[in-house]
Amino acid sequence: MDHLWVPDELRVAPFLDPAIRPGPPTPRYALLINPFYPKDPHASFGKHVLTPSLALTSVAGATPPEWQVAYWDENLVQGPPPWRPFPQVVGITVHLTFARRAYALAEWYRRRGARVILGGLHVLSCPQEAAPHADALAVGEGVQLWPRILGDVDNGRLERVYQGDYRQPYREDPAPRRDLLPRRSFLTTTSLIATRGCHNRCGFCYLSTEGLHMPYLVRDVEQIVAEFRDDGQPYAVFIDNNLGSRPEYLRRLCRALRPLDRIWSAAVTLDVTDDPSVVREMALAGCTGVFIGFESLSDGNLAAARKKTPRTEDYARRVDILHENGIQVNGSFVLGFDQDGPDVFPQTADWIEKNRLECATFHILTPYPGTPLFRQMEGEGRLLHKNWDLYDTAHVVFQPRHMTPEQLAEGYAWCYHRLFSHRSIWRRRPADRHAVLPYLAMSYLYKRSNRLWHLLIRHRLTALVWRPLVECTRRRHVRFRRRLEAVPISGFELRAGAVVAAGV
Ligand code: B12
Ligand code: SF4
Repeated sequence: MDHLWVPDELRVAPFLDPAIRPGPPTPRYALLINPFYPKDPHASFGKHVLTPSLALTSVAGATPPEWQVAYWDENLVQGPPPWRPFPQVVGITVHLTFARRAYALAEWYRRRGARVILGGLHVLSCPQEAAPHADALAVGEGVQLWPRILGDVDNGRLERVYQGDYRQPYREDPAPRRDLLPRRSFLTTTSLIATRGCHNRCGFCYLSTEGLHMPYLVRDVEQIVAEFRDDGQPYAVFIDNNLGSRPEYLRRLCRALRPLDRIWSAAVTLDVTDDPSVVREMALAGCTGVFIGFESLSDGNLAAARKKTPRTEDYARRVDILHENGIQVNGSFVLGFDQDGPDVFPQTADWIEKNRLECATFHILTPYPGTPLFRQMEGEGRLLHKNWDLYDTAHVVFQPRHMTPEQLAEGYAWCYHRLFSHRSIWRRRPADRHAVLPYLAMSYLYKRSNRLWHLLIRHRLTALVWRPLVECTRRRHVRFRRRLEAVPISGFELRAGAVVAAGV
């Protein structure tokens, strides 16, 4: 099967040569690194170059003018990270799945004389584990900490731990430094973030990590519009946890985005459909796709996870509201909850096909350290190990209640296999026949072309190949919006499925 093929450079991190002797560090030069993680061959490799994480570009935006800053993403498979000129400071973002790689990078640079600062989600949840690998830790929000840290390096007073605060309003934050990104390597460099937090606190989500206080805060809509415009790309991805937690803010944001005539996608919860007029505003503002955490089709599982969500029997009607507004749905499903037995796999796949979800992402339930789910699993003695490398939602790391770990692993692989099959892609084609061809083109390119993705990533051709397709989608969407504007709010008789998003 094509999608189970994985080349070495997407599986193994670049070699860090112990023989390199770079000479003295260059004063006031900082290098920011996004570490390598192995790619899951069940899913599309394209996902990893859809849009960059904002962690390091946000931090880079706060670099004092007297410092030079560079950015390196190991997942773009361009070899080992740079060391000429050798940086005085190396900032590394750490998630649990690539913590081991982050520590190896830290050691390599520290041994050669750089000061290494570790930040990111895993530093927040496991600071004691990270501390021995760094000269300093940035715990929590990093934009406010970064200038302080560099100032302290300058004055020779670097502290061991810096505590950021997510409760401070962040409307004054500088814009992320997207200019540092290799533009050819991503489908779009315009990752945007308008809000922080989520109105939910699901027990399995990193937002419920002990000690993380992240109230729902929003940025000025004008700032978002300016960032979108200034990056000059036709398509943006909102990487917010939940862009829809405050529908009135979302409505304002949409109205501000509308005149740009561009397209975008975002993660929202299904309750965004409580008020269909908000969905319509999203469509009119250029929303072509949403990423929705359905998580489970069992109300019992959702209640146990403490997710406030509509009842599952109402899911289908709500998906229709999005489709009727030409918004394609990428559903995210978590497998292995306590009420799941082996029948969860075919049931979930059938439901996705029946409701014609254009795209679906599967995750094996994963207890992130510091979350209520982790405490529960640990308390019940159900964690199989604490090898964070495998806590990537593609491996089973706990004992499921109603099946074996092997059944869960096989069921996960089966779900991807089925959803990426010709038959399933065809079954989920849009109801509007004009939309079928673009849907098929995008589906095949995204879901069944991992060999092509590898070449595009390696040769930095992602933007070149995708940009014309994205531009076509944008133009079609602008025409669609004009038609939608003419339809009365109450009547969704216009089947607007003529839109296929650029890659979610
Ligand atoms: C963009 C994104 C991606 C992109 C890019 C990933 C990458 N690493 O390059 C893609 C689509 C490829 C991706 C893939 C995956 N992702 Co992802 N992704 C995100 C997303 C939506 C946005 C990240 C972001 O830009 N955040 C905004 C920045 C500003 O916040 P931040 O990262 O916390 O950074 C701040 C601070 O932490 C701190 N900071 C961070 N680093 C540093 C470094 C220094 C030096 C300093 C000073 C400060 C600092 O300062 C920043 C500004 O305040 C988040 C959800 C979210 N909204 O955060 C999920 C998320 C990070 N992903 C997650 C997961 C699970 C995955 C996958 C494993 C899923 C899968 N099975 O496919 C894969 C594989 C990645 C992997 N193995 O880790 C989880 C991680 C959970 C965890 N506890 O680690 C998240 C939180 C989603 C979720 N709700 O569960 N992802
Ligand atoms: S709704 Fe999504 S983002 Fe919000 S807490 Fe639950 S899993 Fe996390």
